[in-house]
Amino acid sequence: MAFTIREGDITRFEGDAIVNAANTQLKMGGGVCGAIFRAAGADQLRQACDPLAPISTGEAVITPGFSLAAKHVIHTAGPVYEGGHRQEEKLLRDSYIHSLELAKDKGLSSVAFPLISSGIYGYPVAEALQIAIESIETFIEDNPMDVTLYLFSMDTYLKDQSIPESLRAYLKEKLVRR
Ligand code: AR6
Repeated sequence: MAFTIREGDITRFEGDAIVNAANTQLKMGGGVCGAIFRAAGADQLRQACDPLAPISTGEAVITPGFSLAAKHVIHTAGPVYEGGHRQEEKLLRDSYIHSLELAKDKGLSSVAFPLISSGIYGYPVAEALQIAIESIETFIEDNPMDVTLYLFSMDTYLKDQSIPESLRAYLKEKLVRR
């Protein structure tokens, strides 16, 4: 049971569940959400999501994965970043923890996350990374599970001077190359 980082497209993950960086209406959006809907089969996933919507920010719900390699999709709505004074940090932690609790409740043992809120929702990448890593590592200490964090722009992050050197070293250490 371990925490690893991979580079690239989360829709290729073969395991129990991938997490969707969703919106509270569970509608097909852009970014990783659009990619997940397309790979799962947009109509099927839409039909599964509609009865579960709306959700609160930080909440998580689960649907089948349909045509994805992953068996399930856990949908969580991360916070829109509005400067950091609107409980964004707590809400982002909630997204990770509630997704992992749901996976545990369903008996799942391998889960992959994208870097929630760090794209269209504007969360600063260094902080989003720190929160993702802390939330996942703390959870799996008590609840053994294989968790993978998919970083779409790993190479960009490794060169990004706004990300502390120690954090970049940690990303390299945890990276599993295919
Ligand atoms: N695999 C892995 N990571 C990806 C992929 C992919 N295929 N595509 C993008 N990313 P975002 P958010 C990365 O914008 O900020 C949608 O419209 C991306 O580089 O997908 O939580 C939803 O419906 C970034 O690092 O999600 C919501 O309305 C990270 O995934 C809203 O966007 C998250 O970026 C959610 O915004």
